[in-house]
Amino acid sequence: MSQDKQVLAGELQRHGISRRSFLKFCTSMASAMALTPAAAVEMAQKLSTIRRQSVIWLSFQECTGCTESLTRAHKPSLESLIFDFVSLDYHHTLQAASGEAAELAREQAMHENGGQYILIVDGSIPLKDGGVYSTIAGISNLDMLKDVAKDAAAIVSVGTCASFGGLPKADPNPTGAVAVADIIDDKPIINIPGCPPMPVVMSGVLAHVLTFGIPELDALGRPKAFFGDSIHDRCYRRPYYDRGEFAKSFDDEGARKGWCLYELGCKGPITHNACATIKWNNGTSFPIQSGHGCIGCSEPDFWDMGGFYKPLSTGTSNPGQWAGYALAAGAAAGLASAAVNKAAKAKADKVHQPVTIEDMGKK
Ligand code: FSX
Repeated sequence: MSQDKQVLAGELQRHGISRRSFLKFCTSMASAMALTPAAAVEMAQKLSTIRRQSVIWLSFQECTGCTESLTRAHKPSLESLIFDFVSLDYHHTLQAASGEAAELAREQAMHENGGQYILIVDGSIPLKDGGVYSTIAGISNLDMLKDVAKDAAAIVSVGTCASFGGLPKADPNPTGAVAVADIIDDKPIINIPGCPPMPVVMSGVLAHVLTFGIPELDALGRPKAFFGDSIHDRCYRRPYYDRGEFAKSFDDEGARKGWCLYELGCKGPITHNACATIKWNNGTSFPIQSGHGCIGCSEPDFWDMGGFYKPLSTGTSNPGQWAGYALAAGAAAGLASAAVNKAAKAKADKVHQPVTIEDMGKK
């Protein structure tokens, strides 16, 4: 996968994508990110004229769900096309090259695009015992991350593992797994958590980075456009919650009527992501719509925050009280989460400064 300097307009033609379809893609991306219609046109103009961006994708301790999400969720679609618009110079799972040739491709991309390539990381980084628990070509994940991050313009941490440590970091964290932002503190880092993350969010964020630079981020480094609201804020079952109508089991009358899943352990009130609005599988559904509560997979430490089927708060069966208590619990959990991540936030505040695409090209 050598660096291709073609502009994206040529790639569009090569893929048989009409200008109309491309504009539709840009409009949906802009809409998902709450950008103005004018921004959609600007995005289309910029994307069609910029040269292909070199991207190096490193996969560390993970289950490959993030790549699966990106490549398998939809048939070849406009969402996935954004990855045809970049020069994906290194990606273990997707590249044809293997062994020494693969490592050579990575080194060549780093050499040719120093200071300009985007580094995408999925998976956490094991630090215990000298990082022996995950290596690539004999190089520890830690060493490879530091080496590739050094000359990256920006880093995108894809998935909860890279963003917050994820499953590998779950108690007792046998490998000493940490997130990318726990190691790299001198580059802009965008976190796109989710186990796995949403494909539209990944492509939308990449489109934003290519056209307008780093999007606005929250305190945990997540793009506000996709992670600004909780699942609860946008859930279509919210009216049942407000009326105190809760399913008590997965097969009771309330469940059949589509009532709120809060008492069955739904973590929607403390989880920030776009599942309730963008949905999965080409907008078909999302877990709550399919009858299962949200498990909170885009929040830090979600594996350790309590059982997936344990309600956020317990102690009363009064639906009215539940409603008020739930909001308090949501706020308290949010604060606890913020406290746990105070150090990460301090680092995030330092790292996540607004950066433009021009800035990104500067060393
Ligand atoms: Fe983690 Fe991704 Fe979950 Fe899996 O690469 S966010 S375990 S979906 O694969 O990192």
